[in-house]
Amino acid sequence: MSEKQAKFRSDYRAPDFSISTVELTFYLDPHHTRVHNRMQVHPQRQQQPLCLDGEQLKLLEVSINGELLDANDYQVDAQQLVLTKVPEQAFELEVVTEIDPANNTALEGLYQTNGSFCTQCEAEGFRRITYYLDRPDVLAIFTTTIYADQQQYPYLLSNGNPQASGTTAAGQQWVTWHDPFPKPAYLFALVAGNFELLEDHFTTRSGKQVLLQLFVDPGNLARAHYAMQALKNSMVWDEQRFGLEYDLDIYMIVAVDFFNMGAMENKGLNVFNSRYVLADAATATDQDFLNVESVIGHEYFHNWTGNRITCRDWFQLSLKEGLTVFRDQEFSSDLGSRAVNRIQAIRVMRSHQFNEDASPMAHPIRPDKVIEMNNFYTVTVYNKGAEVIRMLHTLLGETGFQAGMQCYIERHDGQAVTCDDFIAAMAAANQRDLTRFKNWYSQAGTPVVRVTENYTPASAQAAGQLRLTFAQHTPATPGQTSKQPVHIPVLLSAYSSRGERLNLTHPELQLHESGSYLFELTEATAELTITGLQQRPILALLENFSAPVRLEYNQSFADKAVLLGSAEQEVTRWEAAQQMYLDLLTAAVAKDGLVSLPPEVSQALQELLAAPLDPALKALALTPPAAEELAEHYPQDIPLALIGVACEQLKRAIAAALAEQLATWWQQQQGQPYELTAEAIAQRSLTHLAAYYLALNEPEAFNSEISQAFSHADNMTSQQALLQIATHLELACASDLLEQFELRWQHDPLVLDKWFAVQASAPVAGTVARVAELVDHPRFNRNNPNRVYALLATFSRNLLAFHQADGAGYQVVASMIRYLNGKNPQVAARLITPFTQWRRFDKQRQKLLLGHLQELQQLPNLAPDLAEKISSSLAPDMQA
Ligand code: B3K
Ligand code: ZN
Repeated sequence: MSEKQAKFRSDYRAPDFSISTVELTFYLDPHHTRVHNRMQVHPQRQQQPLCLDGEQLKLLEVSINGELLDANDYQVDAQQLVLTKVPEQAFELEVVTEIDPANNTALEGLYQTNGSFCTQCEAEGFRRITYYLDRPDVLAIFTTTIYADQQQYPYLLSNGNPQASGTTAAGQQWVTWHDPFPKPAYLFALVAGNFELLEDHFTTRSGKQVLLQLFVDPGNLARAHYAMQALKNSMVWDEQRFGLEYDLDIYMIVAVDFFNMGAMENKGLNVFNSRYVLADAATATDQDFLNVESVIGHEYFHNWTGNRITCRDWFQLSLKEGLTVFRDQEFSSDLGSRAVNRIQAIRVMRSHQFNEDASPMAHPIRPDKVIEMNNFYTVTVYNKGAEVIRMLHTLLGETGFQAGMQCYIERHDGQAVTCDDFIAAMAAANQRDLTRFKNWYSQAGTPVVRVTENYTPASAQAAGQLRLTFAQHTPATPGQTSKQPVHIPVLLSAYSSRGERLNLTHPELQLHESGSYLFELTEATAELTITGLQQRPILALLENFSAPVRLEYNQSFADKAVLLGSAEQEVTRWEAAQQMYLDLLTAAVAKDGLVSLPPEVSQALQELLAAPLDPALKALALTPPAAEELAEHYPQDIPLALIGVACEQLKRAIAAALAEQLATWWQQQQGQPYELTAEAIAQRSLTHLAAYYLALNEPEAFNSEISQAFSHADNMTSQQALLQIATHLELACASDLLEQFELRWQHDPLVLDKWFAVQASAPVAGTVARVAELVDHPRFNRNNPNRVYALLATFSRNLLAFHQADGAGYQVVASMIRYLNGKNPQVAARLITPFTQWRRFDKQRQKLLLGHLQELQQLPNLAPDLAEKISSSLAPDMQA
């Protein structure tokens, strides 16, 4: 199994056969599901053997044009069915296989979840259902008939529109679905089960009536309404902002409890992890609601960017994912707070994507080499991919970007295409040369942009002038040692020391629609001399995180304080605060970890808290980078202990400086009724941050406030936040609150996940031991990805606890990986990420981490998912 061969992007070849139609018939049974697959196959070039992908299938029959083949006419192994001789003209191929969904613990292909059947085919799961050309550039029209027991599985669903149904004499029900849009097999879906159904309707702007159906497990209907509204919002938004309408008569979403990822955009039949569907005030936090909205939007937006226009090969994954993440980010920003959404996206980049870029698994957003495709559903492909799309949007403006989208859709609707095709459409619609921009697709790693400035003050003879120099370089990544410059949009503004906007005049500075100036850095270095200045400008550089780069730029606290207090853009204010914190933290780590706030910083923070600004923005700006983000600044020998001390110290210093103001806010907010509005969500975020700082400042005095607020909390946002404060700060009430929470929510898996996660993320000494205990908790289920992520993925991201010096944290996670290797390799591979970064830690930890990697590598039947990550992390540094 571990022998799976690497595939290279440069080896792409068009398929030798196309398939025009597929008729699938399923006879569902937990252990013995029979699948009849009748395909119309069209040879594309001279006689070739026909190699169909297939894994974990029991082959029962193969026939060509109605004639059964005998065993000499084909070869079957663990990965393929090879038909050595096939007709030269179009022919009908029928394959009958048997599968065992009840024993499918990998949750790829057809499997069972709480007794229902469901599928997950992306990337290469369809081959676990039947033999097929399981590649995204083979597009066929699917007709699917499902037979199953009517009592147990009243709903039988597949892609497209329902066509016919009936019952058999034996009490079986059958339904036929037809999807008129040709699609790759990864978008196939089947669901069968007993659900509660929420129905609604949507009329598209051209007057088409669409039936909307949301299926949830019995008992969960009341928690489905918010998702339905989010779906309707998505449909309206895509029409208004992108001019894109829905195309089938029906759109279905099914929520299931066992799911490896967030959700899946199968044509007309999305399958969702229930955590991104079910939400009500009692059980979902504000963030959960926002996540539901964004994932519902994301999967809906895929209908155009992914389904109507799909990927030619899996190396192009970012074609659909980067673009669709960009679209869902814009959707959330248009419906909610643009600044808050942007800040969250920036944080994901800085704490996770930069980390991936610095890891042995670093890859360009369009990878060149893949062993296990499931390993490439990454923050790089998704989130950096979205940043690359956002840069195009910045360079072309909304109008130019939308013109490019239109050109892309006109050219490629119904096709399987590449990232180059997308860029070509953007370039053509805007008459722009995007050649250098394409380096973003081919190069891995985080570019560093260094900016230096030199100001010559105004004199009697001349106005002041500012010389700015820009230099970019991208550090080497494994297999890519020399890098080219990339095309970097730098948004910037200038302020006076009194916080007024200053005009800058220079031919290379264009006034951008965001209100900032746009400078396009396309070469390794550039120099701008800006003249006519009456005073020294304070620069806000890389505003709105206009490119996914690290900026190196020296700026005083006083200048940052001006930006924090006065910048027009909220993201720029937040960024100024973050840069102040980082300066303080890195200076502290360089000595003894101790932090004291310089008076200009305390004052700036106090003024921010008092200013008439969105409370959500205040909460974000008053939250310093977490230990995990700070660690990013240390490529080697990460000084864990000092990072821990410095982060803690800084929070204590902020808590002390703001104690009075925060106490006032906390008092004012008591007794606020719960509402799910943007305003109330924003207020709650500041209220919970206030509670955190107040409890940090005076744990004894504030303990009873927390425990009382917890018992009065009528919504999950407050309950979860207060539980987290008590647990993370080890307040006296912590164990009592944990017990109350567990007792109250033990029967609700999604809520209990929060209980696991709160404990696994605690930055306290007892966390490792607690996590080890929780693995054996009666309600922990290692076969459910949500449980595993809540406890163990959360824990492995808890930098200080996971890397506890004795290696006990490594032990807990490694044994779960060992178990999951044989059960669910996709989930196992997600847990191994922190081990692969062993080179960044001190010698002692390197040895421990390496020991686990080597031991795991020896596992019999090591899954390719793990094999690929382990071998890349063990390869000599900076090799392919
Ligand atoms: N396209 C799916 C991801 C499938 C994961 C395969 N391992 C979800 C999404 O991005 O919408
Ligand atoms: Zn997606």
